[in-house]
Amino acid sequence: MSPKSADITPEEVYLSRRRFLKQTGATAAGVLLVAGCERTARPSTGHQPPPKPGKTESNRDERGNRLTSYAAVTSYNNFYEFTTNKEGVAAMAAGFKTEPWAVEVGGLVQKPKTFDLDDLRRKFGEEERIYRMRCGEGWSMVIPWLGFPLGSLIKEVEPLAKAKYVMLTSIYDPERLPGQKSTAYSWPYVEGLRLDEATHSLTLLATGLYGKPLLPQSGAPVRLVVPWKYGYKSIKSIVRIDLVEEMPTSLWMRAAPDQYGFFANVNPDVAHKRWTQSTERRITEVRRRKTLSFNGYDDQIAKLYKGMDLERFY
Ligand SMILES: Nc1nc2c(c(=O)[nH]1)N[C@H]1C(S)=C(S)[C@@H](COP(=O)(O)O)O[C@H]1N2
Ligand SMILES: [Mo]
Repeated sequence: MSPKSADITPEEVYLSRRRFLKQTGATAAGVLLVAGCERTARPSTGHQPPPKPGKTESNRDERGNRLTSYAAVTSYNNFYEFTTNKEGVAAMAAGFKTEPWAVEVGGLVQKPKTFDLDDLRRKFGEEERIYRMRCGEGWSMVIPWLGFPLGSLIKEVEPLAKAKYVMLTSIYDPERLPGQKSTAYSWPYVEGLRLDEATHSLTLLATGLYGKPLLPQSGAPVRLVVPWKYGYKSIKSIVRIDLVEEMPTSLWMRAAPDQYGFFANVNPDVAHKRWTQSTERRITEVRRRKTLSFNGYDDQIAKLYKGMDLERFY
């Protein structure tokens, strides 16, 4: 008996596609899926039952961690523009209109440019990256993103030599984002990276997850993902990207500079003011697990911070 399509979860659809890619010799992490082509080239998997999550080796990250379910990834979110209630974000964000959307890229660049979503997908494509995500509050997930390196977009606009940092800004629209009526935070949400962090190949602009376009609660239509930093650096629903000379002040640095630094690299040895960062709770799991230095990406990342005092430059 084959399952009704309505019973197939997004992760089952996703996993059967991954298995197909594997059988055809493409490694899922390395395959470049250009949107548009992807839609028509998607293989039919109707002739075989989808693999059960946990039964294939492909639903794991490179350290063997299982993917967090699609349901969990899209129903437990931090997105303060809607609400500070993590379980309430999805309902509040349902129906948030992300079309049309424009991302203006400018500041200290040779060629400022405004991209719509089609421009981004057409120009930079969509590749899959399975990343661990570690929120500064002590919970974590493993998420298969679709997106492209932020570095590709930065290259396209040709930064001037003076540019040292990248500043990213989320949408500001209090009529549609009720959380922005709260004066507790200085809206819009702003984040920043040093230019070498921003152009590191791990740094992603994500447009989808589990093979589907982002839902509003995940930061549709385009959000940042910096897997070796605490989750708050991974700014959602981006409308502006500026190359700048000075270190940007993020919303979290403004709110509590003693608790939220510019770098925010995952570091089990530096406690938050109010809780330890040495362990974390993987969402849908019961027992806490050890938090890894740079969230387990130290082999690729540690060299960016050579000589820096990681406790002082939090
Ligand atoms: N614009 C915006 N971006 C944001 C946030 C936010 O409140 N607003 N929360 C951040 C925090 S604290 C985390 S942990 C991640 C959560 O991403 P997720 O809900 O997709 O897991 O988004 C980050 N990006
Ligand atoms: Mo977070």
